[in-house]
Amino acid sequence: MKLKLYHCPRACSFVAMNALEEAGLEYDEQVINIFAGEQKSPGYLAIHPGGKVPALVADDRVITENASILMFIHRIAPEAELLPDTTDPVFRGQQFSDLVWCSSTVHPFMRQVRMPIRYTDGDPSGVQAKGEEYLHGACRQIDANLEEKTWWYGDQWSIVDVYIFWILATAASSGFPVADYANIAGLMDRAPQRPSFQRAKAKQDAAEVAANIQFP
Ligand SMILES: N[C@@H](CCC(=O)N[C@@H](CS)C(=O)NCC(=O)O)C(=O)O
Repeated sequence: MKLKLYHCPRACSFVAMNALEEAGLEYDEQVINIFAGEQKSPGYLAIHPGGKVPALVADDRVITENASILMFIHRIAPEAELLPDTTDPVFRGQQFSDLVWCSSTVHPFMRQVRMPIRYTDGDPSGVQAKGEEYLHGACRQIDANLEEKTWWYGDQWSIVDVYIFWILATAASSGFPVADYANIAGLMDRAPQRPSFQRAKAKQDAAEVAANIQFP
């Protein structure tokens, strides 16, 4: 199957790229510079009508939404164990729930903290304060789940660890005090050490330079 990932350095598409690297799949990549508005270009909207990254083209069909892309990669490369192997349908459902929680709940909380202006035409300070409250709530949940564990699922790394890393590293870059949570701080140290993370990071860094991306 021919795969092509549409992504942008520093965006949540990093998680999908890390998954492709972990799975050892061959793929083409194309940068969509969301900091220059390329996600709203007619060409990209024809691929992803929502104008967001990531999008993964598999042969001639498009998969959008990070959580779905991650489940798809897990499905076509199960031996990579992006998620722990299981025959238990309930545990599988819980794993999907964890991915969807990252994409539909924790990521938007982080966005509310980082870009409150996207949520109101008025004074963004109250929106941001609420976002911080919600994100602290999610951090308490994450930190509690990581108690006495190396990874989200215990001893076994999964793509959920990378998703949490990306969301909270992005929050930290806006001054959110992620390091106050001891178990999360440990995860933030460990996740970037994985070879697949480092390969994805190197590709993103190279793409950032090649596309001359200027961050606001
Ligand atoms: N629910 C989507 C969210 C994707 C998303 O918000 N992507 C951001 C980058 S992290 C984006 O493309 N932003 C561009 C924009 O909002 O115009 C997913 O999980 O894939």
